Amino acid sequence: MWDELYFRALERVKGALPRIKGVLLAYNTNIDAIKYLNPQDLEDRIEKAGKEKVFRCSEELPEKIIEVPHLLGGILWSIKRGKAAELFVESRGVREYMKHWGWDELRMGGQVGIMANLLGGVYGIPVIAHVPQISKLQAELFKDGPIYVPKVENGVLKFVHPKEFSRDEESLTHYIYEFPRGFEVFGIKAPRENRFIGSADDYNPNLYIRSEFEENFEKIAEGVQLAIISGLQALTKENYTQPFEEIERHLEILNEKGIPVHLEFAFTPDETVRKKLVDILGKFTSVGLNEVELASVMDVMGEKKLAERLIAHDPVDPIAVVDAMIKLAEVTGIQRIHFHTYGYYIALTSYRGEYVKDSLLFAALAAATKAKLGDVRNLDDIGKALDVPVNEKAADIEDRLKKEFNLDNGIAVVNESQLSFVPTKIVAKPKSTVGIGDTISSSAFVSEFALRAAL
Ligand code: 8BR
Ligand code: 8BR
Ligand code: GLC
Repeated sequence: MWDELYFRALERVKGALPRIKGVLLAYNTNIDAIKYLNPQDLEDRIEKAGKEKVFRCSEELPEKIIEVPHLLGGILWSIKRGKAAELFVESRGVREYMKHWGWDELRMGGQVGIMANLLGGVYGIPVIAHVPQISKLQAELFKDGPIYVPKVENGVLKFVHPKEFSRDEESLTHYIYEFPRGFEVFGIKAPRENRFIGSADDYNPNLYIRSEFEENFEKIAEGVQLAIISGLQALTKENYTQPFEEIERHLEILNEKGIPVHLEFAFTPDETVRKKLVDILGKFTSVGLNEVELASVMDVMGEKKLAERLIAHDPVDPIAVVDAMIKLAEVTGIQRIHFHTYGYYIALTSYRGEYVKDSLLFAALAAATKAKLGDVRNLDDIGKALDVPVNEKAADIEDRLKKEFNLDNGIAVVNESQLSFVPTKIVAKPKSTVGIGDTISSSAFVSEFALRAAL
């Protein structure tokens, strides 16, 4: 059944995408320098930096990276648990160390950058992107297509492709250390593939907002139908106040214009910031998150038991997921929650329609493509993902939802809201893991509105 649904969803979405005439993407864009780790090299580096200190850092993540053992310890922390983590690299010395260690590949990074290339460069949807610093290298990582940044010339606001921005600003580099499932150093084995990120970046982590955006936000918003906000994850209780004021101002403008706004949630270590995010969630139409992020949100909402249930099982218990989504919708009033995990997605929407499910299916094809190739090059690539098998474990998940909520053909009605479920396609040997979540959320959000516009 699902193969057929996948096929039909792809056809429908492809036909509907041209209906979206503009998407605003703010705020985080950077360069990802991807290094595929080598076990011998990593062991040597750990020995050299001091094994004992590195191991201590791998027990508990430091707050930021000030010395090399913090970096290597962070990498080891991720490997041990098979979990993602990201830390700010403060020290110039460690930034130099990472640069000399090198990379295998330079890629577009940051939620905004990744989504801009996907929506603008692949789906052909005009996007306006916030790029905190447009260096030559950063600009070159943008695909050709209707991707724009605002530029003010002689007091006049224009929209140009980043390659035409022509002011060489700083390069904001995030070093991504990727490892496959089973990767082993000193007898420590990665339970699954994942990555550790060290961000050598003084702009994105502080949510630096360009003057072109601050001064012209009204005008910028006039040209779009949808907006996606991201990049709030690295803020801390010390520095969040000012950027939050500006973001709330942007949200008010978008709300006034009736533009649906999606928040791409990312793991936000600071509890004060996470609480604040939950407080303003009602100003968004939609939110996208994974199990760890949903658990972290339940945690600050005082739902400790529910938070634990969300991370206790693999695959994630779908009943706990639905309970948490309902709580979040009740408390914040948000209309759309899109949950994604390894093996399945669930959306809870205050409105009903088959198109919600179709958009999730389309997103799963885009995700499988990104996992397999590391990049989605064109819509034909996405079509090829139809051959990737549907996750076997998802049949049990679907059965549980059938029993609990009378799920039928992937759809159920719970408390007046619609629950849409899809089993996803899982690529056995993914090329890399970074950016798949962004691919899922932006594909689903934009294609859902494209399908709705076609009704
Ligand atoms: P724990 O609550 O078990 O620490 O898990 C936190 C989750 O957030 C993990 O999935 C971890 O990979 C991720 N994470 C990221 Br991304 N950055 C992190 C950070 N700086 N500190 C802790 N966890 C982080
Ligand atoms: P986050 O980074 O936000 O957790 O998103 C990662 C998502 O990518 C997971 O929820 C999962 O759905 C998807 N994913 C991963 Br990880 N590995 C995948 C694979 N090999 N094939 C398809 N999807 C994958
Ligand atoms: C975070 C990282 C960035 C990466 C992105 C992928 O924004 O800072 O380097 O590209 O996540 O989702």
